[in-house]
Amino acid sequence: MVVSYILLASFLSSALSDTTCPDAWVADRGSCYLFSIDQTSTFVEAQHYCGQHDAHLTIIDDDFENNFLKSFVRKFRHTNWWIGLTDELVEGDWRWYKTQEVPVFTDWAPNEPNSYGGKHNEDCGVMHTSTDFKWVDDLCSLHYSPICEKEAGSTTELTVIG
Ligand SMILES: [Ca+2]
Ligand SMILES: [Ca+2]
Ligand SMILES: [Ca+2]
Repeated sequence: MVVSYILLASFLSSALSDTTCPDAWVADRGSCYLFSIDQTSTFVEAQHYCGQHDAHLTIIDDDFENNFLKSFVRKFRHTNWWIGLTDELVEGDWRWYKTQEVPVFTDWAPNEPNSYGGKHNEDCGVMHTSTDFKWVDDLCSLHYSPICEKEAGSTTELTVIG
């Protein structure tokens, strides 16, 4: 009786949650995020890495999502993180690569994006330690960690007990 109550309770809690994420992913407001601190790579490799996990580099829609991500990555003070934003196709025209949409919300650090004063071709968006994780543009060939994102709940499996 006790056991079946526990099973029922755990079934209900997972069924009622709108954020079901795989192990090691972090849930927030309908999305699952993977912060792969040991997986430093170029922007393109980071895109592939997230793709292999049925995900994409994160698309940051609003202040809530941005603050959630920032508060998480602040735990890792020495790591810079790729987000899914690039102006690689048209200089100065920043787009989320997954949707090709112009960002509605941005959190650029002061004087960013700047392509390093025009001296370098900085085409990829980063949450950078030096700006307390406000966004900067940086060289896509640098090696940073990816923040992957996908919709929550797409991997939900219901197990019938009994
Ligand atoms: Ca998002
Ligand atoms: Ca650029
Ligand atoms: Ca820059």
